[in-house]
Amino acid sequence: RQTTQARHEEYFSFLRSVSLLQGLPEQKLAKIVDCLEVDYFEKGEYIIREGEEGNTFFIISKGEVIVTQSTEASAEPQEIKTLGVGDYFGEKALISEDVRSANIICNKNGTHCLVVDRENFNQMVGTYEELQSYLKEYVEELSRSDERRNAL
Ligand code: WNU
Repeated sequence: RQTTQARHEEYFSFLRSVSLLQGLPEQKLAKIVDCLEVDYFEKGEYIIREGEEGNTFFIISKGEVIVTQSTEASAEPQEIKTLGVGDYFGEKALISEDVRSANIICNKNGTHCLVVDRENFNQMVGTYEELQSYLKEYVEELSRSDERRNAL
């Protein structure tokens, strides 16, 4: 059985390696680790459903997910991309204060996600201007690609 300290060190060094968080001060990163939840998913499980309210941000620490989205053009949601270890999702609903804009479906058994709630996400992003403007721009870019795709 893993101690709290070992768990802390494991997630700390993992988050250190996540490119998005590269510029965060160690102290900040340690705080994020303290308030993380870990969620486990099996292949085919919906982690996020389009149109639902959401208050969490996810970082994949193991496994893989796919992103799908409904469009005007087809009855079935379209597969947009695959995300793996070190990738993250769920920032858009938090930043644009909107419902979830795509589905996130687990694509590998035993996928682990580190989950940050809205309050801690705001803390993480709010105190770090570069991260905030990076994510804001990224989210605007997502909205533009949604439009090009004729997302619903
Ligand atoms: C896309 N359109 C939309 C992805 C993850 C992180 C970043 C891209 Cl910074 P949410 C659904 C989530 C959404 C995004 C993710 O799906 N997503 C996309 C798209 O083309 N969403 N609308 N590509 S992967 C991705 C950039 O995280 O956040 O809270 O839930 O709306």
